[in-house]
Amino acid sequence: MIFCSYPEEISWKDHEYENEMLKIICSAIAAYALLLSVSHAQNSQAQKGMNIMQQMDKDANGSISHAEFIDFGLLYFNKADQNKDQQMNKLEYALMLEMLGSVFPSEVFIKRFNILDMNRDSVISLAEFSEMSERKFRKGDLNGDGQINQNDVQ
Ligand SMILES: [Ca+2]
Ligand SMILES: [Ca+2]
Ligand SMILES: [Ca+2]
Repeated sequence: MIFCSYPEEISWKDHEYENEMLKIICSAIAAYALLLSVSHAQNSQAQKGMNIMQQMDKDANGSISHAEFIDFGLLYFNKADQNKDQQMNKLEYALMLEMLGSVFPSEVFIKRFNILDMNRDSVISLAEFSEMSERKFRKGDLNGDGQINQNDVQ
């Protein structure tokens, strides 16, 4: 599974940045495959991934399109953006992670926030968030066909 492992040359920072979402997506793909063949999830991590996968896959065709992936991110951005200023402060970002079932130790949380907050103004703008979503999609869509699915797991 190329997509689910890291090349040696990847830096620790990149590794840490992508780690949690990749883990979720990888376990989601694995769980989804399992769901289709065996029809039950093995553990809570897989279950969590599968829930997210099913939420993303709006048309339930077993494949996450670019639009489905981006919409999913925006949905959670908007849910977390309590005061509707199109930005996420630390509290709102923490809320988003919590909704996604991802809770981190505070030093990891701050690091992740700072990576997303590229211009260092202490909020994650919609533009900063969208750029990250695009990068994550490109990274997940290994074969570049505009869909994240089994074909991207080898
Ligand atoms: Ca789909
Ligand atoms: Ca910012
Ligand atoms: Ca693909």
